[in-house]
Amino acid sequence: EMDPQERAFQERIDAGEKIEPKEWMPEGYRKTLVRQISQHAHSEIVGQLPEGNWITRAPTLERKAILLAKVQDEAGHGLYLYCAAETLGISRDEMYAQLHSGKAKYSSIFNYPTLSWADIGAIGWLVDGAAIMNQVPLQRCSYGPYARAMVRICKEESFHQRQGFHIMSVLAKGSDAQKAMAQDALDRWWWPSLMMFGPSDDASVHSAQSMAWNIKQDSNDALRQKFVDQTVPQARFLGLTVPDPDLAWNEEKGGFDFGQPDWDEFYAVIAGNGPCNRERLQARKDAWDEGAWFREGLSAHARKKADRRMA
Ligand code: FAQ
Repeated sequence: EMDPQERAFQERIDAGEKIEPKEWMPEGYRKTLVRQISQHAHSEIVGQLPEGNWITRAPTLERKAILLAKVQDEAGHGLYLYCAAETLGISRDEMYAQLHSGKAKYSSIFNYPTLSWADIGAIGWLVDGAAIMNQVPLQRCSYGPYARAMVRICKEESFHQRQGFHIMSVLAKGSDAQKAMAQDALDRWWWPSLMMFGPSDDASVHSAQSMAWNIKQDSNDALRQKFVDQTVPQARFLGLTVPDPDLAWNEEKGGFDFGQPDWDEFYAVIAGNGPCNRERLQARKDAWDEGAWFREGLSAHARKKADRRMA
């Protein structure tokens, strides 16, 4: 039997009410949100690294300015999301410690290298495209601060998606070498993008409970299907080939049939053994260590101001 407090909570969820920070919530609900929101925040922060790699090498001043702004947007999303997680009673220091120790995950996608300029196009088009597909429903999730943070984040992600698609369309219409570069980026980013939605539904440990709590609204496979249906026509419009021999339109279901990502690769990446995991985590740890003098300076300044107020 469910305890009466939990039953009342579930009834509020089922009625579509938002849950706010100071209200009672089951411990499992709080923990699930801390896990998901902090991992989402870490993804935004670690997600700056693959693209940051190309800021100094963007092909034009305009592209450089746009990329710089996009990467700054991701930092902003991370800060928003850390704030949303903090409303659940975890401190930012604890969240960073969980990232640095490997206890908290971040999206698998950011453990792949950015080898060419076309990768910046592919990330905007596919990675931000997948992020939007996942995040639009999160705007309606049951936890108020997370739902509200998603509104602005989704708007900015749509701009990012378009800038990526624009890079791809310029390359796809360019010289043979440019077109080959765009195709190569699609070949390398397609499967990792499909993995962003998480394991297949039968292997997703958290989905059932998260959906009952209205944290997740759609299953991993349902969102993956929507992403494929939206993206394949865009690839064809670009004149590029999606690297999946099993891809075929299924009239009956009104969507594409498609192959399965390499799930062994996915589990290796989320266990810390992807192509760039060590490099990414080291970059974050170094940033933390090298920022110590600044954090200490800020605290010293705050203490001085507080002392002055007391005097
Ligand atoms: N990577 O039971 P489920 C962005 C883990 S977008 C790593 O299905 P759940 C924007 C999962 O955590 C990317 N780990 O889990 C951007 C769990 O392990 P745990 C960030 C993954 O939570 C663009 C285990 O596998 N977006 O940053 C992944 O119900 C460009 C079992 O999985 C979000 O985080 C994965 N792909 O569903 C930035 C969205 N998939 O925690 C820069 C919010 C699964 O027990 C540049 N998050 N795992 O140790 C979500 O919607 C969900 O958490 C899912 C996973 C759908 C990711």
